Amino acid sequence: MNAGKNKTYLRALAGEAVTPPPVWLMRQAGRYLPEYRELRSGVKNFLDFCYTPDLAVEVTLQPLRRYGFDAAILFSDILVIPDALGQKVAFREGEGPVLTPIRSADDLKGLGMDRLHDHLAPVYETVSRLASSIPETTALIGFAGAPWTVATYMVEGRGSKDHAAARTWAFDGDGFADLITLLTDATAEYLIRQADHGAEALQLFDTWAGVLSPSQFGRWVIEPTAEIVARIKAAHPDIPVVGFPRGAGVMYETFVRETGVDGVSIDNSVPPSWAARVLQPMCTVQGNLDNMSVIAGGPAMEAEVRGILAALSGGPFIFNLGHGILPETPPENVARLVDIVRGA
Ligand code: 1CP
Repeated sequence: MNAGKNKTYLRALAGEAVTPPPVWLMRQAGRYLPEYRELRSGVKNFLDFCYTPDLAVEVTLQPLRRYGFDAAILFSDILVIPDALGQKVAFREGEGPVLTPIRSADDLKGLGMDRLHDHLAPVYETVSRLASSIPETTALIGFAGAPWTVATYMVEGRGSKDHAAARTWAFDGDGFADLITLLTDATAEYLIRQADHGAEALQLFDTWAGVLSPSQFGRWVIEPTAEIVARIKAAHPDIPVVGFPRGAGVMYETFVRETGVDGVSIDNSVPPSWAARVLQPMCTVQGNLDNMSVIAGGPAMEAEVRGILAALSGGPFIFNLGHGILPETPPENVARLVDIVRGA
């Protein structure tokens, strides 16, 4: 892996304690950056924005130019998978995603993988172009939503707080396991293609993993993730995979042990000292600054950053947030954050 030698993010994922640790931020491209808002204002439909390689490449590069992050993440969204499977997906201004809900085995009949790769070809093109245009010390991360989290949007038909329809169907419903199997197949294929096109690491975002009971967490988070990791490794044995089962609590340990991930991204409810003791001996830990502290900035943010660095820098570690950066974040606070991580 000579390509990985000068990429601190890949060295950390290979198990090395790198000093200073690599840093990137979830959702590092996006609305907190004026240059993103400017490009985004020219395109009505958010999915069209994701499916236009010129634009997706440019907005992926924007945060690298400002902050020199150690990793770039493909600009796309987790909801391109339902869209590619044939579900109607729209993003409404100020409202977020709106999908025609899938609530029964019958509703599943309209979905299928036959057009998956044709539909996602522009994303693969974006990955290829990024692989040849990012700085040589920057790693390229591909990603997808994990099946459970993508299913919550497909079943609810929108973002939701309690995910009642998905959680209920998951307990008693005919067809829910088929939906997860379809998503597991599509997600594994999608990520393998991203690796084929030059992604150097893959992250699975399971934003809503934390709403499940332990038995359901095993079935809908751990099992599909383990299956996806196994399939990726069969096709690309050396590519590292990072899981982000947000809100998993004490289940983070089981998640790491049973899925085969190379890295785990932890949310800001996890004590860094616990992660250092329990998770770091098993895999690389990524996280976990509270995204609100970056809105606040100043000494409070600095104290949080230093606490996380002190706890986790002794083992394989990637500095990140506990969840995506928020649109209200002052860009100068991000610059300060990166300086602190790098020792300024
Ligand atoms: O109008 C706009 O500009 C849309 C805002 C936006 C952006 C910038 C959305 C809509 N998606 C994205 C990009 C995006 N989404 C990335 C890009 C790469 C990066 O810079 O990191 C990534 C990795 C995602 C992943 C994503 N989308 C997640 C998982 C991670 C997380 O933050 O929890 C989820 C849950 C989504 C769904 C989604 N997409 C967009 C919105 C507003 C939402 C959330 C809907 C809700 O409230 O539930």
